[in-house]
Amino acid sequence: MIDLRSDTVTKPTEAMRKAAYEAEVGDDVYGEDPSINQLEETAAEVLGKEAALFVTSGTQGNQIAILTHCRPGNEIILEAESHIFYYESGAASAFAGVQTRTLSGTRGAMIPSDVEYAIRGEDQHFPETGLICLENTHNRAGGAVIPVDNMKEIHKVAKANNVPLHIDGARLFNAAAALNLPASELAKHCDTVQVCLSKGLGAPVGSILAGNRDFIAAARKWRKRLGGGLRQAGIIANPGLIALTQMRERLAEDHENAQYLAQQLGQIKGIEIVNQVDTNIIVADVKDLKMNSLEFVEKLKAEGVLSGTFGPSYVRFVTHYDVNRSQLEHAITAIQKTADQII
Ligand code: TLP
Repeated sequence: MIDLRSDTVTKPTEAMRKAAYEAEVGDDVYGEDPSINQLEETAAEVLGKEAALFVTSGTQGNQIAILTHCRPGNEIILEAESHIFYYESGAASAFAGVQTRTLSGTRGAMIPSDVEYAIRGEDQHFPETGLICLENTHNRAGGAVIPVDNMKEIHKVAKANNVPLHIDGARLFNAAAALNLPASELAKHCDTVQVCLSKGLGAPVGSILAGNRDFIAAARKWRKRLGGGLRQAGIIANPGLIALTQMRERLAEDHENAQYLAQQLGQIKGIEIVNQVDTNIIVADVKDLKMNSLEFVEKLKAEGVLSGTFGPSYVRFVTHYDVNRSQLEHAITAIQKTADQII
């Protein structure tokens, strides 16, 4: 099977498995796991923040950010197709008790003046705006890179109105690679950021939440409340450290593969690539094949390629570390065959 469903499917490398085996460990709830401590310090440095916290997943990192920044009854502003709104099982309302105010963006980027307008005033009818969330890269916008200027402008609006800004940077390193900038140059336009180690970077488990020291101290408590205080977690942090220090540079390869895949799929009759491929995500419309995305995904699976539905007629393909160019060639042949069967 060639698995193009997501970059979450990557398996730990040999070096990561070795690092897991050899990790120095301790009880992290006591702050005594040296591997966790090293990962958190390194992550803070890479992201240009005072402190960082290892969390079990991207979802947990985002939700801890919301819980730490907000109080029940607050409103959070976020893009209409953002992961926090679309794919986190309603966690923001279930746990933090906040309501969501969604704004439609262009390729995932909200208009700064829309954000400004959405921030609530003093009126007693209104909830308080507790947080603004951005997502970079933006998953449902097809891995779109949110431009630095857009982040800068929204951060300016946030600061002027005393509202914190959080970035869901599950794929922030993909954005940094695409822009050829250090991740800290992107993360400087927010108060807090969540980055995933277990997507394109290939670690088996975990994400990082970063911000200033006070925020991270409060976030640590929320992590504990959620049952996310781990003990000898160095065995998962050590592979994460390899992901963070050795795997960022190769993300450009996934982006080149995505370009290649998009270009080849675009030539297949009945398939239309609908996103501008900035990073490692490709969205294909299969409506001209006269079937829905689920049927297409099932047929393609029978040809040995896994993909994901991304709307009634949209299919998502994601390139990653575990798919090389020759596997991609096989995938393209299988996709061609699937389309040919139908047309
Ligand atoms: N995205 C997954 C699915 O949940 C859709 C994927 O396959 O793309 N933020 C963003 C932008 C994400 O894309 C994801 C995962 C998360 C947060 C959540 O990360 P995890 O899965 O670690 O909770």
